[in-house]
Parts: sequence; C-alpha cells; structure tokens
Amino acid sequence: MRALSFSAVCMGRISLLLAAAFTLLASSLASAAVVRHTFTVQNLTVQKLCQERVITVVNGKSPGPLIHIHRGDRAIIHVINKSPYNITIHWHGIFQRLTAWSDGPDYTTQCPIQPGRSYTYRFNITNQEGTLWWHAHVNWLRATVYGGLILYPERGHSYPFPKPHKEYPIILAEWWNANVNDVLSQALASGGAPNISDAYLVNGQPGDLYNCSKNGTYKIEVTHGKTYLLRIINAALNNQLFFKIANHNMTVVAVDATYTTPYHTDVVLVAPGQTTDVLLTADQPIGSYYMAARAYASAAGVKFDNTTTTGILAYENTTSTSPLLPTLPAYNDTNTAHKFNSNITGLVSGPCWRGVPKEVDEHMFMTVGLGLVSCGRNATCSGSLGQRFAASISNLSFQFPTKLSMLEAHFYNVSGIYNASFPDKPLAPFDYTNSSNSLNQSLIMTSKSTTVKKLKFNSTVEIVFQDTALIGVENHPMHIHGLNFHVLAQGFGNYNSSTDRKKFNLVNPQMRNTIGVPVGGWAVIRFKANNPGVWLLHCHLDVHLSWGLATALVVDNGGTPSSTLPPPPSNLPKC
Ligand SMILES: *[C@@H]1O[C@H](CO)[C@@H](O)[C@H](O)[C@H]1NC(C)=O
Ligand SMILES: *[C@@H]1O[C@H](CO)[C@@H](O)[C@H](O)[C@H]1NC(C)=O
Ligand SMILES: *[C@@H]1O[C@H](CO)[C@@H](O)[C@H](O)[C@H]1NC(C)=O
Ligand SMILES: *[C@@H]1O[C@H](CO)[C@@H](O)[C@H](O)[C@H]1NC(C)=O
Ligand SMILES: *[C@@H]1O[C@H](CO)[C@@H](O)[C@H](O)[C@H]1NC(C)=O
Ligand SMILES: *[C@@H]1O[C@H](CO)[C@@H](O)[C@H](O)[C@H]1NC(C)=O
Ligand SMILES: *[C@@H]1O[C@H](CO)[C@@H](O)[C@H](O)[C@H]1NC(C)=O
Ligand SMILES: *[C@@H]1O[C@H](CO)[C@@H](O)[C@H](O)[C@H]1NC(C)=O
Ligand SMILES: *[C@@H]1O[C@H](CO)[C@@H](O)[C@H](O)[C@H]1NC(C)=O
Ligand SMILES: *[C@@H]1O[C@H](CO)[C@@H](O)[C@H](O)[C@H]1NC(C)=O
Ligand SMILES: *[C@@H]1O[C@H](CO)[C@@H](O)[C@H](O)[C@H]1NC(C)=O
Ligand SMILES: *[C@@H]1O[C@H](CO)[C@@H](O)[C@H](O)[C@H]1NC(C)=O
Ligand SMILES: [Cu+2]
Repeated sequence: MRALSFSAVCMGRISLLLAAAFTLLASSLASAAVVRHTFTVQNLTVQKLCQERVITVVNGKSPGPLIHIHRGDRAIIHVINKSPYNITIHWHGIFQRLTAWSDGPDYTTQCPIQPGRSYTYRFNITNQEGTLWWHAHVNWLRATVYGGLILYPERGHSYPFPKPHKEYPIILAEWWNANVNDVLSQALASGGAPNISDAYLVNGQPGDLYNCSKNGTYKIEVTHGKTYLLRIINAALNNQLFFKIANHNMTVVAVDATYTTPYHTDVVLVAPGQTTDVLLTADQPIGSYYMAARAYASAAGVKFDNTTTTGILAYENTTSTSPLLPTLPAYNDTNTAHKFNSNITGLVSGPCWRGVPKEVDEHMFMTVGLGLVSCGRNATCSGSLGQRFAASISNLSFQFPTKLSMLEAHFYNVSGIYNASFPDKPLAPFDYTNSSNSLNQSLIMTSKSTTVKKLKFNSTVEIVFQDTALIGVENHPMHIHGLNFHVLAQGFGNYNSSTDRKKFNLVNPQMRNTIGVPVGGWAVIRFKANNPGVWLLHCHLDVHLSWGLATALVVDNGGTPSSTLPPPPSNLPKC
C-alpha cells in the first residue's frame, strides 16, 4: 500500500535519525521526499448485496490505494486508464499551489484521460495536515473510484494531541446495484431524480444489516484503555451521514485536514467531501460494539437511501458475537446536525493555523438551490411541473465546456469557452427561504451557461451561501477546490447583512474545504485567493453537481515567479 520511491524511503530514515539532533537539517532533507504511486483504473467484478456486478476501480480494489504522505513531501501519481470510461482523479482538499494542472476536475483543469491513455499528477503537500481523499471527477465514477489521502505532520514532528495507539481510515461510501453511469444518464435523459442507492459502505463493506454482507463486515480490534485515531471520510455521492459508535464518545481533533479545538461528542456528521478525525478511547467494558452510519436527509419529502451501514469495534479478548448497535439521530435531526457543524472551532495554537483575513476585497452573495430548465419541445420530462430538474448558483446553472478545459482557455487566452460575468449577487433578489416560493413559476426557471468569477491574485473574498426554497430547501455541502476557507457564521432563514455580521467568529473559526450550508439557511466563508488557476466551486452532492450547482473561480497570476502558474505538463490530456 505504501509506495515510497527508494530514495524517499532513504530520505525518510535519514531524516528520522537526524530529527532529534538536527531538526532544521532534517526537515530540509525531508522536504525532498517523494511519494510515488501508479493508479491503474480498470473493471473489477465484485459480489455485493447478493449480486455480481462490474465496477470501475483503481488497482483492483475499492476503496483504492490509501496514500500516506507527510507535509513537505511531493506526490507523483501516474494514472493509467484501462477502464472503458473517461477518467480524471481529483485530490480533494489539496491546495495545489502552482500545480492547478494536477487538480483533476474534467473540463475544469484538464480534459479527461481517455480509455487507453495516461496522465501524471504531481503536487506538493504544503501547509496542511490531516485527512483528505482522492476521487474520480467525471460523471458519477467517484462512487467506486476513491480512496484516502493521509497527510502526516512534517517528518520529525508530531500531532497537536497525544499520539494515538493506532490509526484507522473509516471511508464511508454509497453503493448502487446498477451501473452508476446508467443511473446518471437515465436521470439526465428523463429530467427526473436519479434512482437512490442500495447501500452505504464502511471501507467498501455494507456490513451486517444488509443481505449477504455479514462475511466481510469491517472490523477493528481495540485494546482496553488505548486511544485510536479514526479518520472518517464521507465519499458518498448524495448523502450526508451521521456516524456513531455504540456506548463510545469521540473527540474531534481535525476536519478537512485542519486541526480543531478538541470537541467531545457522541455523534459525528460528515457531508460528502468532508473528513472528520476523531480520537476514540476504548474505555468501555470488554465487548463488541457497532459503529454505524446512516443519512442526514435534510430535504423533506425527497426519497433517500434510509439504510444503515455498520462496522465492528471488537475489544481484545471479547467473546461477544452480537455487537451493540448505537441509536443514530433521526434522518431529519437538523438540531443535532447544526450543533455539530456550528460548535467546531479551529485550533489557533496548532500547526498550519492561519488567521482570518480582515480586509475584504470582494463581497459575494450566492444563492444555492434547485430549479428547473425547460423540458424542450416534443419531449416529456419527469421533473417537477413536467420540466427538467436543474440546480444553480444565483440562478446560473453551470454547463461544463467540452472543447477545452477552462484552465487551458484561461492560460492560453482562448475565448468562447467560458464567460467571466458571474454576478456578485443574484440579479433578481426574492424571499429566498419562503416555502411559498417553492414552485413559484416566475422564480423557478433557470438556464445553462458556463459563467465564472474572475479574482485578482491575493484578493480576500467573502461569500455568503444562501439556500433557497425553490423545489425545496436542502443542506448543500459547498466545496471549493484549491483552497481552504474560514467559516465565519451559519444560520437559518434569509441572511441579514446588518444583524448576522455581528455573529462572525473572526478569532478561531473552523477552516474547511467543504461547508454544509444549513437547510433553509446560510453560511458565510472567507478566504484569500492566493493560488493562480481555475478552481471549481460546487455542491458536493453529485446529483446537484450534475444538475449544474457549480461555478469556477478564475484566479489571475500575481506578477511574481512565485505567484505565476507554470505551463501545463507535456502529457496533459487533449480533448
Ligand atoms: C515541489 O517541491 C519540490 C521539492 O520537493 C520543488 O523542487 C518544487 O519546486 C516544488 N513545486 C512547487 C510547485 O512548489
Ligand atoms: C468493463 O465493463 C464494462 C461494463 O461495465 C464492459 O462494457 C467492458 O467491456 C468491460 N471492459 C473490459 C476491458 O473488460
Ligand atoms: C431505476 O429504477 C427504476 C424503477 O425501479 C427501474 O425501472 C430502472 O431500471 C432503474 N434504473 C437503473 C439505471 O437502474
Ligand atoms: C467468507 O469470507 C471468507 C474469507 O474472507 C471466504 O473464504 C468465504 O468463502 C466467505 N464466505 C461466503 C459465504 O462468502
Ligand atoms: C458521552 O458524553 C455525554 C455528554 O456529552 C455523557 O453524558 C455520556 O456519559 C458520555 N458517554 C460515555 C460513554 O462516556
Ligand atoms: C425506509 O424506506 C422504506 C421505503 O420508503 C420504508 O418502507 C422503510 O420503513 C424505511 N425504513 C426506515 C428504517 O425508516
Ligand atoms: C487477552 O487475553 C490474553 C490471554 O489470556 C492476555 O494475555 C491478555 O492480557 C488479554 N488482554 C486484555 C486486554 O485483557
Ligand atoms: C422528522 O420526521 C418525523 C417523521 O419521520 C416527523 O414526525 C417530524 O415532524 C420531522 N421533523 C422535522 C423537523 O421535519
Ligand atoms: C453549540 O451548539 C448549541 C446548539 O446549536 C448552541 O446552543 C451552542 O451555543 C453551541 N456552542 C458553541 C460553543 O458554539
Ligand atoms: C417536434 O415535433 C414536430 C412535429 O412532429 C416536428 O416538426 C419538430 O421538428 C419536432 N421538434 C423537435 C425539437 O424535435
Ligand atoms: C500576497 O499577500 C502576501 C501576504 O498575505 C504577501 O506576502 C505577498 O507579497 C502578496 N503577493 C503578491 C504577488 O501580491
Ligand atoms: C471522453 O472525452 C473526450 C475528450 O474530451 C470526449 O470527446 C468524449 O466525448 C468523452 N466521452 C464520453 C463518453 O463522455
Ligand atoms: Cu471535490
């Protein structure tokens, strides 16, 4: 699993030896460590939920390879596409300083790697530690093409919390018995909602509560009295998940690869795209306990996968064969969701903390939500009002280009691929969260375009994400590529710029790459656009991304060598 190059292994050992005496020398030596992987994307036949089917995976398994890397290291990952589909890999949450060509979303930073072709992603781990993950960024292929990406502290450094006895990734995912590309194309053809999934997974396994799944249930063996680090990743496509362990509390120490003030809780909520690192102490009577996850479904009246995935926490020497099941929050428990999301704060004294930028250059207000596009003449559509479901930001429903990636268009100054007229606020304001607007025909229709926002290098941007009630309110996990942002405040109803500003946490807000905007509410984020490139900003529910809930931030060069994007690698895939 751990594929360090020969020289990287040597450097790692040398730096560890020197660390005690020559920390400075060691860290400068360690900064040259290179972590190399080859990812071969191909078909795999698997048995799940009593059925045999063919899925797309990396290196013969799903989840794919777990990448172990340290802050300061360099990653070189060679991707060979032997699958029948176009592929790209996105390194979710990686800053990609001056390496926007390696970010991965198709038609954003690259054209896809076509079947039979390959591409090499190269990036450095700068100023971030914790848990991230990688996933395909083409259609819905990330359902099975994903894996963990663990960023350890700089070589020779430790965590800002007691060293855990052992660490385990807990990768939650979502499973369809059908081919996911068929599920998506059927929905896009009909204009209706896609079929819901058949199961959730813990590290690739549905767990005991599903048919034909008992055999492979994921199991961790713990020793009484020891503390473990669980790195929880939500790789599901369309569902936020509550996660709990029977009789055990957890202490959150990081989210989205940023350290947090230790936060004690009995439940974790994790949205697609997010990660949560928790410390778990095996302090209960020797026995066997389930860890379990199921949906937080914030949209009322919308069909969702209401099944529960489980893994087992088994104490050393337990004789129990019937683990205890935790009681998970109700599917619509927004109070618990909001408490978890809003109580977490950043670890100001920890590594990689960055203060909140004070002067704002760009104030943006973005509505996020659903809508409809016209079904088209002669067609019949199964979206609301007989139209086609769509999703939008400030009523612009994003259409990806097909001829050239936006980053190449930006770099080579090619016009006609996107337009940079994204408005700083909706052109037609309305009472956003008023449910009487849900099917208001004068508000609900949207249209497709490739409209992006241009930003000057180093500008400080504040964005208010405002959920809308069009079709229905829902919690949208908004993700921005290539940067982390501070989460200044969150609330319900319509954002009020005069009263809600007073609630901003400018002292120790959490830093994230994905924020679950409260259902029927708003969230305010702030960041510095200090990385030149084209960065996708989108809802991480794939159904909404496919319907257009996206735009991109085009960040200019800063005019110095260290603020200028280099040209693309010579093997960048062509459209
Ligand atoms: C990444 O790190 C390597 C050294 O490991 C360095 O040579 C290279 O310039 C860095 N790349 C960027 C884009 O910072
Ligand atoms: C991979 O699976 C797909 C069906 O999911 C099939 O059409 C294709 O022929 C398979 N390719 C190979 C190389 O086995
Ligand atoms: C979606 O569900 C419908 C109804 O159960 C079924 O007829 C259809 O085949 C499913 N689509 C896919 C792609 O599995
Ligand atoms: C259960 O798993 C074991 C090993 O993992 C395998 O040998 C056995 O065939 C499996 N049993 C069933 C019923 O799938
Ligand atoms: C978990 O924490 C809650 C309070 O947050 C406390 O009431 C409960 O006793 C704790 N449970 C365990 C097993 O420590
Ligand atoms: C899940 O949904 C199905 C179908 O709507 C329903 O029959 C079932 O009772 C639900 N299960 C739970 C645990 O809510
Ligand atoms: C488990 O059992 C073994 C053998 O009886 C014993 O040596 C060990 O101390 C036990 N471990 C715990 C945590 O009780
Ligand atoms: C949550 O769902 C239950 C039934 O499943 C319903 O009785 C309750 O009103 C819902 N609560 C909210 C806040 O929507
Ligand atoms: C934690 O959440 C609860 C419920 O939303 C709220 O009352 C409390 O003020 C929050 N505490 C902090 C420190 O944010
Ligand atoms: C719609 O149907 C009419 C009559 O059958 C036909 O003339 C027209 O070309 C069709 N339009 C589209 C967009 O398919
Ligand atoms: C960007 O801002 C940083 C301070 O945050 C400053 O050190 C740097 O010189 C600026 N770069 C450019 C190109 O303006
Ligand atoms: C794969 O990518 C190429 C290049 O962009 C494109 O022409 C082709 O239509 C794509 N194939 C599919 C099935 O989307
Ligand atoms: Cu992403």
